Amino acid sequence: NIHVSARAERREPSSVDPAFARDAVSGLSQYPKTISPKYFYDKIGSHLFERITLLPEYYPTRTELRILREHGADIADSIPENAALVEFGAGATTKVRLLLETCEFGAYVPVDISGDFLAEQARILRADHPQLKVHPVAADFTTAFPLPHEIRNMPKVGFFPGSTIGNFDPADAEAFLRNARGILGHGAAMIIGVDLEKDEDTLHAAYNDATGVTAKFNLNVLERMNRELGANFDPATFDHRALYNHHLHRIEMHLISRKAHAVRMLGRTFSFGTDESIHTESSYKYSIARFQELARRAGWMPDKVWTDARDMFSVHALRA
Ligand code: AVI
Repeated sequence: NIHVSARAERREPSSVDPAFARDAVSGLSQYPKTISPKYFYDKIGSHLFERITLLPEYYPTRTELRILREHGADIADSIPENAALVEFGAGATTKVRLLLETCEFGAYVPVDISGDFLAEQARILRADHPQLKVHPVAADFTTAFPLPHEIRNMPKVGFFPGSTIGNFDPADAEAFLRNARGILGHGAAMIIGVDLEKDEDTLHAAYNDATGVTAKFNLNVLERMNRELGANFDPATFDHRALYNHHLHRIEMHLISRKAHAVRMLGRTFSFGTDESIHTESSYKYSIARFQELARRAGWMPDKVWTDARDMFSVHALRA
């Protein structure tokens, strides 16, 4: 009986990531309920995020790419020659390729928790830049990981595009920058993309796209708990909600339970009230001055900053 075996399988998923299990149980046991946005990015979620970056309403990715393209020469001027470029969280190779067009790097060090993804990215990049030395590091970039010894004598440039820093709460953002400063060391630079505060309509549209890709991306975390943790969420019972919290300068993404009900996961029961939320993501928006203050508190000196003509997005150069 297919139906029964599918249910049996759901109760006992073959391989459970213990960190995901622990975080999901503790996040859903809290009030308000939360899940870390890092769990959006399984294979399906990463694919949905790629689709988000192409949406007409989602301005950050294309605006940052335009800034990197237009100011490539100026960016090259603000970083040391033949430096090792250390990218925190290796996404698609599009952005680093833009830097490679205008800057000479002694080596490229993509750092990502997913070893498979890194190997693939290194392979693609080596094919187009055979002279570039690529030293992938499989590590959680929010921790103090060692850099490869091959780059020990090169000046270091950190690269953290995409406003991923916006998904950290301010204390975590500061801790990340301080840790990066420690890893990259004396004389280092950092190139970092930061989304800017702007009118609420533009922000609202970017996280509530007309075709519902962002809603799918948000709801995928429930399906991921079903697939990997044997939960029995019915995604149709939840609504995607994204709103701008002016006071905290952040977009908040929530999944809202339309009715009172209970969900089973890992031998526990989680109760939801009508309209109860799971807070799944915050995406902080900064003014240039507020980001520079954060960087200063973390031990960096703000250097140049580039924006687009409409001040939608910023790319900062920091010096250690
Ligand atoms: C990856 N990160 C910077 C995105 C953001 O805009 O905060 C994730 C995202 N969430 C909804 N849409 C995109």
